[in-house]
Amino acid sequence: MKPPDLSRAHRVPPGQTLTEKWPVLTYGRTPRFDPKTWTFRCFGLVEQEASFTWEEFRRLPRVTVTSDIHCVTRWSRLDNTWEGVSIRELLTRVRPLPAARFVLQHAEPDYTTNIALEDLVQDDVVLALRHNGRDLEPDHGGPMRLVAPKLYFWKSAKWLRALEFLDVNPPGFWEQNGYHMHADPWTEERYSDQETRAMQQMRAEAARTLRDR
Ligand SMILES: Nc1nc2c(c(=O)[nH]1)N[C@H]1C(S)=C(S)[C@@H](COP(=O)(O)O)O[C@H]1N2
Ligand SMILES: [Mo]
Repeated sequence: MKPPDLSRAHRVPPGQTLTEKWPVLTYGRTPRFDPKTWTFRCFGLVEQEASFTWEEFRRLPRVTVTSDIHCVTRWSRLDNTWEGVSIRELLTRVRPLPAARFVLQHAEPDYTTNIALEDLVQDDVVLALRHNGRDLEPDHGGPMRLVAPKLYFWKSAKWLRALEFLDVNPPGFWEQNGYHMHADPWTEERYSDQETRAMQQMRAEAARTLRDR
């Protein structure tokens, strides 16, 4: 991982304001965690699908990563220390197939968000269980959330329960509601004209037809 850039000016993307508080942004209610029924699954275009119980997941090796939060609603919170399972640790177990280029995060309650595989495999992406030395609070995604700090924070699903590896890029919950498919805060990819799943499939099919002729 690159050493953090300590000059604040270079850490706050355009249009963002710093906050020391940590706002809760949830569409809907905070789900209840039941360690007896909780599972975390990886499925789709992988060599080895996987499902972890809570006991199994909490025994995985952990890393600690410090990163900044940038929310599309224009607040940023610097220097968050996350402890959890590195995405790389998980991917060495499931091994995405070459065709896998996108990942749909499936979370409670009925939340999804899409991310390119190359944005997911960054060094600072973690399946976080703890924040600043404490178990993640339920409102902030406890027991486990994704943290992908290079993208706006809606791309980091709280209460994550599955990762689906795909060759198409289906828009998740906010993406279907007008948010950007990629969400880079440095170029202010906040909102977008949507390209729907149906449109992408049509485009892929058209490309295939042309290629096979
Ligand atoms: N499951 C789930 N994950 C979610 C959300 C949500 O509503 N449900 N909100 C997203 C949005 S819009 C943001 S900005 C961050 C907020 O995380 P926080 O409440 O810990 O600040 O979580 C993201 N992940
Ligand atoms: Mo958000």
